[in-house]
Amino acid sequence: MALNETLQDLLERFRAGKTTALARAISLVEDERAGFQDFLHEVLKAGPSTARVGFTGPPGAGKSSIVATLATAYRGRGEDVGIVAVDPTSPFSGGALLGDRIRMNDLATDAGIFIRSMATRGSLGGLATTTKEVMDLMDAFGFARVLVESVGVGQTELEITAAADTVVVVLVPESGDAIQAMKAGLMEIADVFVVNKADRPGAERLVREIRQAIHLRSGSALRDVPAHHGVDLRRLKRRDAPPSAPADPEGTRQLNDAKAGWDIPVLKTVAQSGEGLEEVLDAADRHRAWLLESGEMEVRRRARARIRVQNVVDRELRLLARRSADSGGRLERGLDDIQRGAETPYSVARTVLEELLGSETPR
Ligand SMILES: Nc1nc2c(ncn2[C@@H]2O[C@H](COP(=O)(O)OP(=O)(O)OP(=O)(O)O)[C@@H](O)[C@H]2O)c(=O)[nH]1
Ligand SMILES: [Mg+2]
Repeated sequence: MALNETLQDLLERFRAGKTTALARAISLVEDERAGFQDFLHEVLKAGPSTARVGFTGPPGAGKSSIVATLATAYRGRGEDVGIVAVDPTSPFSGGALLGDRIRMNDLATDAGIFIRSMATRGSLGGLATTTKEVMDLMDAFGFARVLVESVGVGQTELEITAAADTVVVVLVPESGDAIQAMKAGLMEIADVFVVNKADRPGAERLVREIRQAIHLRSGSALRDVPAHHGVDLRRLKRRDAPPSAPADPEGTRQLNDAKAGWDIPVLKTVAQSGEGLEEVLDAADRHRAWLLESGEMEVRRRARARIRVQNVVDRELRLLARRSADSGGRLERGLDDIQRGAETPYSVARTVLEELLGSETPR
């Protein structure tokens, strides 16, 4: 996987820690320009080393406020921080700086903080494959911390587990009760729960409900309940658990199978005043230490690598198929035939596949 001269030059400046080279590398990856995978291959050889913390939750929950405050705290410890904000309406995306959100922009003037905002692919708020690759770039660049903020809309929240080692789920009293959080699959992905806007009514109740839900899920609420009439409540609960969980097309769920040994903290914060954020910082540190000690970090990185390989293979196959369909006007001729009523989208697709795969074409 040899790099051309331009990319080799970029690689050298990237390795020398030039922020302009990081910015250029990110554009290279985002735009999927020629050679971007070879470039990623070169920079990722060293393996992951940074602490990746993801923040997800409903729109307006205070994710950016929390990220901004934490980033400042990390800088106070002398650590460099990379931030990826995934949301077109994020305050990190230059255009949308309004009112008190401008505060976030102050961060951008600190040389030890690198902020990149990315649009979501599609409207669902999920992370594009390139988002994870941009995080990899920040990791390779040598930031001590990489924070990712992603607005959570239902199942796409699961994707953040494929991008971060530690997932902080931010909820607010207005975002509903713990049952809703369970239904949305948040119990599966949260390593730390934060109930922000604790200056508003209902925060204490939400904290209590989430704690109960966590205990119920881990079985500890039932641990002391003896089997009754031959019915083991623990087994009942386990059998009941899966149907309430959402489907997991990307296979991210497997990242979270082995959470035993980690007690999910439920913390209360007021992001505006900074109240409770010290505890969030501490919880993220403790979770990272637990990941490393328990071996769970290796499990997560392996699962993440698996997803990444699948993503890249999928992406390449898709490109190959597009090119094959377009080659020699094949697709346009097929469309003409469909319009004449001589072919259907299925028969044209089959021909395209046969040209691409030959005898391997699935029936
Ligand atoms: N009352 C109160 N308001 C808060 C608190 N934290 C944040 N806010 C306000 O809530 C609004 C949204 O905060 P953000 O930090 O932008 O929230 P976000 O989750 O990043 O929002 P999106 O990225 O748009 O989904 C802002 O007006 C904040 O000032 C808090 O603890 N209490
Ligand atoms: Mg935000």
